[in-house]
Amino acid sequence: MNDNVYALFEARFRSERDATCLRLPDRDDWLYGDLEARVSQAAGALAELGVKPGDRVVTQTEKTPEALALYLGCLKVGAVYVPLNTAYTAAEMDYFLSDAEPALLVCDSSQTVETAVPTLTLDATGSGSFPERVDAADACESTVARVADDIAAIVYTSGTTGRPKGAMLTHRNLESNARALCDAWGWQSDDVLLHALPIFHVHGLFVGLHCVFLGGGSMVFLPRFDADAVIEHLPSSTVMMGVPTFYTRLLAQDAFTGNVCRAMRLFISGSAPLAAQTFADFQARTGHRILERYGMSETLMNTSNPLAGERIGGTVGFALPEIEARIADGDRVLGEGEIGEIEVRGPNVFKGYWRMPDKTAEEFRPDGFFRTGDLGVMDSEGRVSIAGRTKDLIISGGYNVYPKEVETLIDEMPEVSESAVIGVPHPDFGEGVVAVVVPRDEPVETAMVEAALKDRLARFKQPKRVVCLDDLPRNVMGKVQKNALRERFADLFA
Ligand code: MCA
Ligand code: AMP
Repeated sequence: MNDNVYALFEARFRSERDATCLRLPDRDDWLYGDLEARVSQAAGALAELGVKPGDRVVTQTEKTPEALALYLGCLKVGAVYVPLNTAYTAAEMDYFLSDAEPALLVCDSSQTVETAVPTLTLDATGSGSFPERVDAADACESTVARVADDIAAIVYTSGTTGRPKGAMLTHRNLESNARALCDAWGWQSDDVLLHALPIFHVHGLFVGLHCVFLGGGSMVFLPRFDADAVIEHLPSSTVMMGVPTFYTRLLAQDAFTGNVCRAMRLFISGSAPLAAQTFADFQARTGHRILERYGMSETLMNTSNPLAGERIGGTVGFALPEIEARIADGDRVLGEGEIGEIEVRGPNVFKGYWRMPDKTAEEFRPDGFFRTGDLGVMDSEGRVSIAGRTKDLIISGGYNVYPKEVETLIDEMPEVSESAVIGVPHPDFGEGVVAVVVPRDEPVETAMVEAALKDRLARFKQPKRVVCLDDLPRNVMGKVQKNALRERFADLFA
């Protein structure tokens, strides 16, 4: 018995060799047989490069079918896949490489990080030194045996201390969540997933891909979200997954009509709160009630609105099968209607943070429940609504930005005495990053902060606006009152 999650996918790929898997806008489609062959070649190349079971493989690549084969090839040889956002700068990459200690880095040829890690390239065109190795490699036919608790992937999520933590996800985590989602969303063997999410985060990587790999059907594999391209491919798709920004951007297009969605059976939203207005506008325009679900890198998906029952805007639905969710305040489990921290337990919950046993221990209760850092409330039927966060986190267009990481760099600017980074309502990204700075002398302009952060921080984390104050508001304990700042600057992007 092999618990390697790829063994499960491979069995399907082999039984449907001649069926279309990837529908590619600018290239020939890939059948399941093509994908399976390419994965076996990629696995062969990885083995020839000396990658062994348990070794980490860090990737920072654009979204291509070759990148997909690389992901699955890592699983096949029992390696630990570590995907990184393409927006990360060389300075950020330095940290991930020293923390993950990978056996191999595969990145875009434009990446300038200097590292002793063996490095191969894979570009947006699908070419590079890694695909060359794949072409030349002998296919590896066998899938390395893994037990369910072995690590399949490490997904980095930042922390309130500003130091990113690697969430270790096991083969059990991936398989159980894929099964739960296929079941919850009634995955059909003729479904066509419109895939426009990036594949370096849980949403596009595990939630999107695994539903197709396990449940069947095919996907329109778009390199990124582009409203026009999505509208073009919607009439031949049946399911779409997106962050709320996808839905607000679609609604901003006149060409996005109910007729365009005629073949669609399901729109799913997650990664950030879906505004009640977006839910209502979407229904009015298309007749579809977006199905909102809730997850985390550490837990994959926890809850989902029902496929068949009522989908209520502003709620994230019920705990998925085999997953327990509760609302707690410290050691006290709260009753219906009371707001507290959402805690979850189940086969979806990660193994811990890579090489951070103390941090891991802090986030788990003695009875095994994981503390999400999200605030929520549960009704009498078990339906969960998110009510805020205990963690200082901004979610911008579905990407997480940890204020501490940004503040630390801004505070190093000679012109700045201190800073507070906050998220305020943004019409496109949900929340927009704002830096409130106390200048030492002359006013600090947005462009100055941009210049200071340019090479050090991914673009999406950089403040879209900088405002200056003489002092930061503080409570009696001396803690900066971010709520007061969020209220004061709530209309900055209105
Ligand atoms: C791009 N920019 C952003 C963002 N994306 N700024 C803030 N927040 C962002 N999310 C920057 C660009 O660098 C650019 O900078 C400027 O904003 C405008 O870029 P634009 O062309 O409008 O952006 P885009 O390339 O169209 O990207 C927007 C996007 C993208 C399509 C919403 O961010 C995206 O695909 N987001 C999905 C994120 C995701 O997959 N999250 C899942 C995490 P400038 O022009 O100034 O240089 S997994 C998760 O959260 C859990 C597990 C869960 O529950 O799913
Ligand atoms: P990540 O660290 O990228 O895995 O982001 C996980 C966080 O995204 C969660 O802890 C939540 O704060 C947020 N999140 C995910 N889905 C939802 C949702 N449907 N509504 C509100 N917040 C969400």
